[in-house]
Amino acid sequence: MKVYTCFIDRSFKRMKSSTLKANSLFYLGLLAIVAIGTGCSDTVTHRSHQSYTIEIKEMQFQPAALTLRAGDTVVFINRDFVTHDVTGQIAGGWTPSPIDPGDMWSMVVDKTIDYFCSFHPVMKGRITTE
Ligand SMILES: [Cu+2]
Repeated sequence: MKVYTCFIDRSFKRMKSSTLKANSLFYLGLLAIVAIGTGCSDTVTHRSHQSYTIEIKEMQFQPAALTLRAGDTVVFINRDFVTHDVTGQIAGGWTPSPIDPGDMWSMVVDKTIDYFCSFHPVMKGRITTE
């Protein structure tokens, strides 16, 4: 839980200069305030489902490793100049969904999964549910 709240704080700082919709920023801002307010402590234990952002830039998923709770949402934002996708590595995983430059794609995560970009298989990431 400690890593989790610290991550939200860092993630928000990275996204402050982004062009996300205002409501997304507002939501992330609230999360960051919670993270800052708790000093990255272990106080966020009972919460509703939350949203996380993974940026795709410089041919990488950033962060490449993310831990969240089953039922949380992950938004992938493509900040590169080429199309990427997010493909689950297990059978029955996610359907590849091309994400054009500047676009985003979101999904609800229900279990731990390794994923990669089918256009650039060296691009890999893992989402872990706790
Ligand atoms: Cu790619």
